[in-house]
Amino acid sequence: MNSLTHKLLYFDIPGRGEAIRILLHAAGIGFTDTRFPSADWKTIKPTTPLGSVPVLTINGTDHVQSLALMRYAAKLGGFYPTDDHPLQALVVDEVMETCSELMSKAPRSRDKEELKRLRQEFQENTMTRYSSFMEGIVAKNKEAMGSSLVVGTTVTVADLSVHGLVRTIANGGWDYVDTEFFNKDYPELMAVSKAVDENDKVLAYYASKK
Ligand SMILES: N[C@@H](CCC(=O)N[C@@H](CS)C(=O)NCC(=O)O)C(=O)O
Repeated sequence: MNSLTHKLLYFDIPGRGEAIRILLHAAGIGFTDTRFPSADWKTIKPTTPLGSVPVLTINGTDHVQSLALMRYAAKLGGFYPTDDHPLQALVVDEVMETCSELMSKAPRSRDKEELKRLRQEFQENTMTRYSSFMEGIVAKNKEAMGSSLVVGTTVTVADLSVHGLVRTIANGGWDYVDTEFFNKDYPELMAVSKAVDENDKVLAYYASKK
């Protein structure tokens, strides 16, 4: 498996690429981390299979869809439940898809006033509903397993998804969405994010970037 060549193509931002970078590194997979500035996107877009990134090229074949790429990298590094835990895998997938769907539902508009109105409505409705759902999943796992994680007692790719979402909001990634949104009302999701920040393999990835 390690003899395959891997090249990741993505914008020079965390977005849908960061978890894949962390997971490949955690799995000990050497990969070419190709990052490009937004200005280059126009010329790169037509060269990708679906007109989107991330693209993970493995031994010369392009692969797309961030959730599939995350699962692949997670399996290589032990960040995905093994085959004897199908229910845990279901919950991991459920949370990954909930985070991804939430991100793609974030409203966009060129009109600032309209964007403000749409984003505030989004925060009150969709964001609250999706986040409360995930908060409940983590609370249930905490009760059963004693860990503020999506499932079980070790960090999985689902925790990385939650971490990416929490960090995006806290860093002001979405204009007009409260940067304190998770901090105010979602202690379990904040605890998940903290567990990811403190994970040895995640720390090793960021240390390797210095
Ligand atoms: N379902 C795809 C969505 C990919 C996607 O929308 N990527 C964004 C960047 S996060 C993109 O390529 N945007 C530029 C565009 O669509 O032109 C996935 O999860 O990988």
